[in-house]
Amino acid sequence: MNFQGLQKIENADFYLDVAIKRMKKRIGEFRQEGMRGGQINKSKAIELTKIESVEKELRDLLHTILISFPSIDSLPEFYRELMSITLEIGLIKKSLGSIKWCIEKNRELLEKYRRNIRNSTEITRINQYRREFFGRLSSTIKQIKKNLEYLEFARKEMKNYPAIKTGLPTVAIAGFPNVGKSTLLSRLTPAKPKIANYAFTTQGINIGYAEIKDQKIQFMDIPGTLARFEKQNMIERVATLALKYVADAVIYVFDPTETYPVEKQIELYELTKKSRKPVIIYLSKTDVAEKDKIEFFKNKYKAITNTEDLKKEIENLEF
Ligand SMILES: Nc1nc2c(ncn2[C@@H]2O[C@H](COP(=O)(O)OP(=O)(O)OP(=O)(O)O)[C@@H](O)[C@H]2O)c(=O)[nH]1
Ligand SMILES: [Mg+2]
Repeated sequence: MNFQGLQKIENADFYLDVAIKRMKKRIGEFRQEGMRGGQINKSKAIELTKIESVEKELRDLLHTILISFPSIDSLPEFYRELMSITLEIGLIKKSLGSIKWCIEKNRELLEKYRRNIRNSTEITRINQYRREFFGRLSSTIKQIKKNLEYLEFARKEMKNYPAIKTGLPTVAIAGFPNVGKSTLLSRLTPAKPKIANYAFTTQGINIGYAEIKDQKIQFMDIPGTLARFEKQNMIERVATLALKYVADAVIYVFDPTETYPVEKQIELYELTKKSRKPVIIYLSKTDVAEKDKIEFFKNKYKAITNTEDLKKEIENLEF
């Protein structure tokens, strides 16, 4: 799923301007085509074309928003949940509903003013109806100004969502902050995530792909989480969602140099195991860690210390 390509949602004035410009172009062509009939009939024909054309152009523009915006109810669960923690789904639905309302309202207005113009017997009245129609049309679109703004806000937020391929065998790389998850991703796949010596370097989800025994595997380097599920920050909540909804298996990274205390790391490991997904344990920083720490994890947790063995473990997973 990729939200990068979502089309920008413009403001109410923009759509109105575009619709009017397109209408003027249409009217130019219309006049050139030549018209028959008396003055009043010519005037009716022109003003009817104007109001019909603005309504149609505006409807097309608004309709494009409706069809290009992702349908929330048919999104994969991960994205739906992600949306519910980063945005107000109710407000998105209401805003999309308001666009439908605007389209309907403009159609009703068009019908009404069409009748008025057709039944007019004076040119001044015809012009007056056209002006009135434009006034009311711009008022309906202005009424949904805030809704368009919210949809654009949502689009920008969604653009930052990770582009995860749901349906591909996926292994999440989890653990405390700063333990070396992103470093591991960069060793397993060609991905080049940001790596730095501080907690919460990874703020989103880094994705990498590797072919392991003829199978394409998606690796998800998720932000570091602390063993505290009740008061997680947004970054941790996103990581938890990815683990829950997308991962088929987990590589849990222990850091024997104890950037965070071993007991805390074990606590999070125990919580991770509760997901009932296969968990492979990887020990990072063995080049600098104390020997007895490394032995502890190797003996007690059968920790793997190199990527080749890790890949073999992944080969044996059943997706
Ligand atoms: N010596 C050594 N340093 C490592 C190793 N793996 C990671 N590091 C260092 O540990 C620090 C954190 O590494 P990251 O890969 O950014 O850790 P992370 O788990 O992704 O951290 P967050 O994104 O903050 O959760 C960096 O300074 C890395 O260079 C390793 O195997 N050996
Ligand atoms: Mg990281």
